[in-house]
Amino acid sequence: MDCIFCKIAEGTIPSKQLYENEYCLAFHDINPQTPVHILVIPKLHIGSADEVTEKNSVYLQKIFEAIPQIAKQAGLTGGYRVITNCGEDGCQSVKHLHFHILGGKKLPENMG
Ligand code: DGP
Repeated sequence: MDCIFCKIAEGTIPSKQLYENEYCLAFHDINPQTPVHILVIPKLHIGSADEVTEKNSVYLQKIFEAIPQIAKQAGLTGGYRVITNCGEDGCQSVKHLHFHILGGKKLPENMG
């Protein structure tokens, strides 16, 4: 499958990796929107939040268990925002589920 994030998970496309376990990988976004902008992806190809099922939801569990560790490693002591864009209206550009961890400054209240 021609998926950039699957290739990053396999290591065939390089990334600035911060964290990895059996289920997920975290790396710095190539086009940061905030001083700290990390992406967390499942190692399994899940297209978006809209494709989460009982069968694959363990990946979500593992991602959310990892997020506090990732945030700590990235020095996000003041807090952060976790976002996933889904589908056309959500402006999802990479069709492999990913969570943006945004922080490193006070973020705007407005979410769109
Ligand atoms: P979204 O719009 O939610 O689908 O966000 C996709 C993000 O992925 C966007 O912030 C840029 C980032 N991105 C796309 N390609 C690459 C890549 O090859 N490497 C890294 N590190 N980030 C990427």
